[in-house]
Amino acid sequence: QNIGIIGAPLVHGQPHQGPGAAPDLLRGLRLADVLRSKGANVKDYGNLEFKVVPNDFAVVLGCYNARTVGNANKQISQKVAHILKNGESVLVLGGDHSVGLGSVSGHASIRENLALLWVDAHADINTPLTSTSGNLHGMPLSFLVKEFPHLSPPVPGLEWCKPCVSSRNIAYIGLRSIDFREKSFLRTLGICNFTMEDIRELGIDTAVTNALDRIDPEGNRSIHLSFDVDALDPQIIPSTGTPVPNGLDFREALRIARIVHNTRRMSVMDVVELNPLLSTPSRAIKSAQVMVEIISRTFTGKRMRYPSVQDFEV
Ligand code: DIR
Ligand code: MN
Ligand code: MN
Ligand code: MN
Repeated sequence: QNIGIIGAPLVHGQPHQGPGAAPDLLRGLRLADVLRSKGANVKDYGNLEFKVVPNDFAVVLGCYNARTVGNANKQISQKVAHILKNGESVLVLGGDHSVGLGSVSGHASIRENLALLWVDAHADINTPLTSTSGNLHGMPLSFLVKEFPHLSPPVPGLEWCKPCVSSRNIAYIGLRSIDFREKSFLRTLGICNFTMEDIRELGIDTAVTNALDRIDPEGNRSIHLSFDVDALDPQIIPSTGTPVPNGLDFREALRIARIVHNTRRMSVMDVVELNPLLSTPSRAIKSAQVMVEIISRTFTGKRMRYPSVQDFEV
């Protein structure tokens, strides 16, 4: 198994600087060596470098830093496509979740008909017009969904980004903070979603298995796992910008990793919204360590260690 790692330290999709430090923190925890020790062939392509566009307001459209985020994501998209063409799976280390714009676009440019599993506390499907925050990390899916009702004028910097995933091939896991307008998008588009409430009722295995059956009914699609660390409970991952209580526990996250791994069809995984500058340094390291374990199991199917009480003691 060949894995290409890209650092995408993009922070302009939300107000904090911290997510830019996540790729190097994960590297510092020997992420690549952990994957290698499980038999993977790993190439680290380093961090992409993004130019900040000055005076980058799209206030009329209701989003911040549109050109900076747009240009950066064009780079991410090209890099993801390039690595997939090399025959490697891709691990994109964010950065905030606006990197999903480039990551999913790049994946879709190489593999048509991908299936997208969006693991997140949030639905990230606002348009610049419905967003109350103006932060692009809460909007990527509105640009990616093919059937999306065209409500917004073209956003400067994102002209290159064409809707590339059908709403039938998207599922959410872990939702618990959905904006009013987002709810109606999910309903109108009929997007498959398993909220935390659903997961508590059905169990994580049923939720993930049913989600994959829905978005990949023939079992032949290339799978994109976009993993926002805030899907996990803030007790386990306190170092993130928009924590929401009652999230996934560690065991449930590991079940997602297991079930996705067992498809043998995951081509791209994003790990986003880890912010090492929030909470305390030692909690940040623990948060990152949890993600190393989840990443390692998703790609290789092998456990690094058994989950222990330490993982919950924060
Ligand atoms: C909110 C929060 N729905 C927004 N979104 C977040 O700003 O659009 N996404 N935190 O990750
Ligand atoms: Mn997100
Ligand atoms: Mn989120
Ligand atoms: Mn977020």
